Amino acid sequence: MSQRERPESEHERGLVVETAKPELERPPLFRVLLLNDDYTPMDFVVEVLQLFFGMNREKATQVMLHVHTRGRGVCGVYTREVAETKVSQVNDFSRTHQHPLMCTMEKA
Ligand code: TYC
Repeated sequence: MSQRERPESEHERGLVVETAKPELERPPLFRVLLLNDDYTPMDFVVEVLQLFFGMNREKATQVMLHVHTRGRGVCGVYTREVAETKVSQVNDFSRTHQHPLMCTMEKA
């Protein structure tokens, strides 16, 4: 087949733009944090850590005391949607019980 007759390839016609990248990247992770305050009872913080972060009483007490002495502490690391849900659930629960406990998140 001569150069004149050869059918143009898809690439030459501009149809093949880019091969799709396999979706293998790990999603960004976020740390969920508790902040210290002067009013929330220690027992309430321990209960929150057990209820929302699946900690046993010993681990929850350790984390609560860390927050109490250092000002803030990590409750867990999650994808964005899970972290946002934990933050909302904890803050709603604290408000419902009229405690000023604050839960927040930051990029890991
Ligand atoms: N500082 C509180 C107290 O003395 C206890 C506390 C611990 C509050 C951790 C919040 O995230 C917190 N009662």
